[in-house]
Amino acid sequence: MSSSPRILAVGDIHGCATALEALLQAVAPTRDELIVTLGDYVDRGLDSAGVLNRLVRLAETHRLVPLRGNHEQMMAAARDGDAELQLWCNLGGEATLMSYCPFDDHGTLADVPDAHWDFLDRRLSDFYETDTHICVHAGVVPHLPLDRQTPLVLRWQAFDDPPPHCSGKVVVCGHTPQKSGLPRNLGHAVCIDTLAHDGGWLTCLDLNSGDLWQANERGESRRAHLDQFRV
Ligand SMILES: [Mn+2]
Repeated sequence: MSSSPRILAVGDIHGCATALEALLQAVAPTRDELIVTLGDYVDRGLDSAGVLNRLVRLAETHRLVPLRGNHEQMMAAARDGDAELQLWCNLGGEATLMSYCPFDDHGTLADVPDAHWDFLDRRLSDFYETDTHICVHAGVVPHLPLDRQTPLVLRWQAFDDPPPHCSGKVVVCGHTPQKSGLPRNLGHAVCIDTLAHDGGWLTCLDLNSGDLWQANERGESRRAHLDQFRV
């Protein structure tokens, strides 16, 4: 067993506050371990407000590197105008606004607390890199170094069994839901969006050991290893 602190990547949460809590219980990160959440905290699932609350709190107690997903991008942009608000609502934002209103009301942007806007505006990164791994929300252009990637690719590109990245590092991403509920592991690239909000699982991967945990909205959790999913 490695003695270095774990680096823990977490896939798309999409409002699944129960699954997130169960996952944190199962993984039990210590204060010196790094948690890299891959983005898409909000939309679609039932409790986006609860997820952002938990992440804001987690950033106070742990080393958290939260990446920006396309859904955080759309939520932040929803303040820019009616068209942006409508686009976000159509792609899952409606559920997010409702999560701020316990009394069955539709909710408005004004219901979102400043701490959550602050988290979206100031805390999110586009990627995280180690000596061996690249973490992004959606994908990378294979032949371009990380600092030359565009936001569109980093946040929106579908995981369609991409070729290896030119750095030789393993790319770890979310964004493209795996309907099987299992990670898709090509060896040089791994997608850990395992559809938590739609009856699947929320996945956490320890980058260095390949240990993997999953939790769901029923509060269940289970454990596996990345090698089991190699295609
Ligand atoms: Mn997503």
